[in-house]
Amino acid sequence: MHVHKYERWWMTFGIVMLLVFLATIGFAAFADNMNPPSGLQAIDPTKVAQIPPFDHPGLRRLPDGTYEAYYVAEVFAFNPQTLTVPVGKKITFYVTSPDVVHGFFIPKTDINMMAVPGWVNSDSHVFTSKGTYLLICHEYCGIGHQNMFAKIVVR
Ligand SMILES: [Cu+2]
Repeated sequence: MHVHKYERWWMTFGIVMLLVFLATIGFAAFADNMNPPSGLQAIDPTKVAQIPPFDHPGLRRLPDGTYEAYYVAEVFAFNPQTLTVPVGKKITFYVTSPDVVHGFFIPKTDINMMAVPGWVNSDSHVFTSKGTYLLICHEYCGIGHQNMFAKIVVR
């Protein structure tokens, strides 16, 4: 089979560029120490209601002045339904699910997680302005998905 020399050049160029891009991504990932989401911890999804702190979801104040907010996402609601948090403080959200995969999304913030049975996912945010924020499920989880939301009141 005859391959024209220009075609061979372009194939060589394409393969070389592919290798350059892969090497760049690989180097950047290792240089920046990128890893898969590290907030994940294992939890028995059948015992979420008994395992502290998910047996009493809500807000905890830590000695260093930051806060932890524990959430259970289950069909078709978040627990707690309303959470009041302070403005200007770091809040670390922890979420898990005892049933199916749910979303955990607070529009106008960078909180965007999945609530996965068997895992605790976490992410932090500092609310810089007071107001009421919506917390919504953005992973289709069943027939009542559209009713799955909660409120976060920032004071
Ligand atoms: Cu949902």
